[in-house]
Amino acid sequence: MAPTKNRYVLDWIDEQVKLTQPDKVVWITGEEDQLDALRKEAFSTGELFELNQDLLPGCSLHRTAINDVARVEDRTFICTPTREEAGPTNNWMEPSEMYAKLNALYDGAMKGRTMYVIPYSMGVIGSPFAKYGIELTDSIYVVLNMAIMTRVSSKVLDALGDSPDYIKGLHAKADIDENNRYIVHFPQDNTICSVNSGYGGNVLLGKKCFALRIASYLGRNEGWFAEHMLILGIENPQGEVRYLAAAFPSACGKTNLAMLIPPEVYREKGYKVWCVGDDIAWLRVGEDGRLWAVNPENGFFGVAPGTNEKSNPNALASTRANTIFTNVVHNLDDNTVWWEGLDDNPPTNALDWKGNKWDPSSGVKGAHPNSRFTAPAEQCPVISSEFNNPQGVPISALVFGGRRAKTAPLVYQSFDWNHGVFVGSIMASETTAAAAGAVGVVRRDPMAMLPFCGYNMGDYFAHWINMGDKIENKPKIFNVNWFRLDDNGKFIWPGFGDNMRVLEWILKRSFDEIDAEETAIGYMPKPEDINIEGLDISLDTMKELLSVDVESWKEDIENIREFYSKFDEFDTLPQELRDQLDALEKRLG
Ligand code: OXD
Ligand code: MN
Repeated sequence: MAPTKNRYVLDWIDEQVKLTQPDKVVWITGEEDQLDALRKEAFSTGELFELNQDLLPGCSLHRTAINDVARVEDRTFICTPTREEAGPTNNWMEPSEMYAKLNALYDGAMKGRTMYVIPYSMGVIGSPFAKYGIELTDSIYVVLNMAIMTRVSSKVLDALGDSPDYIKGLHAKADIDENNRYIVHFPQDNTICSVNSGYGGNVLLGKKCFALRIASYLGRNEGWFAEHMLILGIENPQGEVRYLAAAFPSACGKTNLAMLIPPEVYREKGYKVWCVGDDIAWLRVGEDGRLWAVNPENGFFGVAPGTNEKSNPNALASTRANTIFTNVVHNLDDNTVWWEGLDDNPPTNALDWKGNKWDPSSGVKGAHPNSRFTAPAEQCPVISSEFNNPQGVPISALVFGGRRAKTAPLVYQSFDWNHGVFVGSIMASETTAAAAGAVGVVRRDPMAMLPFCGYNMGDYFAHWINMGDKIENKPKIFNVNWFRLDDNGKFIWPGFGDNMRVLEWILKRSFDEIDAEETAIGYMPKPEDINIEGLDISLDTMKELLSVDVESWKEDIENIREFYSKFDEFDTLPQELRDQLDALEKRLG
């Protein structure tokens, strides 16, 4: 029997059952015995492999189809009544046309399968920040991943009561046909549809689809932000914790930064770093006029390759139990997992991510570069004590960053809120330099939200500007770049735990505890104000890291103008940003 009397829920599910025609419908309660029975069923069908329960208790391995290993941006749509609402940076289709296309694909798609009904909460159930969703899926893998990544519980239905205020999600694996794969959002209908995929980013509908695309749309209407940001707290030796939120495009080390281990000189003095979230932040204005953030997720869906004892021991520790690994190497000797960059001991008796016999001399990568771990956040050794605080944490600084070989210095601070929004809007990352040493191609990714903004991105910028008037005690806004290269193509800044040294300056600036130098692009640290104690780096190198390369900034201005011109079509780019760009050009001389 359905564990709710909510007509909005029951009628919607009835419709989807008629459409997809599953053999049966199972309501997921979130309780361990039900999840365990589903795990066993998945082991028996080969959907999951049970790993060595002594070494990796509660862990399993899954392989996706070979054609289904990543998010598909070209097949991701925002379906609003007009194309203008979706804007120039999203794929768009008229809603009735898209529903017709999807209904044909969903028609009978669950025949012979079970439909699982997953009630879940983004945020702590019952908290003023929380939003609820129901995902219908025919995949046990999705059920088990959702149970890690979100708060799955029948209590969600109790908290929802008879309200229509929930996000509908329908996922059907269908035939995993890449030519008919669609990830579609109907913001006006609170609806997400996913078909013909089984890859996490496309099918765990609470994550990018709900917590970013739909939530960014809700946030604009309701006066808050849904951002692609990590949240971390830095505790000083006096026990005071200051929080910041930071946005980076993929492949810039967000999960590593979110769980960083401070350098020894800081640890000795008693500094600690606490992780609140590694991917998504929902931010609201509190009664005290500050910006407060929660991580709406309940787990980490992290990239496995490159994760190791040095780069991110906390992420690794989080994955030692109750974790689902996807598309990594299966070590047949001890029934564990491996990926490139884990250690120097690749297994010699193993299967690669495709399930083929593999050993290190195969000449191909064993794990897919986008192979993943799904791990419960509470297993992270440095999870913040505020992780489950329904009010979230107060944010003192917002940080934007990208991968730039030359243009961006190690860190700079915006002059004010609107300038900070401008700094976020011109965020960019370069493809890594080729062997020949050529500088990579610049891809602009404002606020790291280009693939995740659920409405017209020009209106999104305007929302950021307007929010400035509503936040009385605004966080200061910064830009960082850990990836500056020297003339030999080597990283100048050591990165990882040493990024703490830059975060310390950022937080001091946020509390007006240190002064700075005014430059054409913003406020910058005096080279001696970044603590380099215990680091093999000279003051001259710091000067280089903190220099403004005027010529490359001037070149960048052209690239920014070109990017901004995308918004001419519907004329949604705020004049404030055009003014900021003109002012920057003037200051550069
Ligand atoms: C991403 C992710 O693609 O977090 O940004 O998976
Ligand atoms: Mn992400």
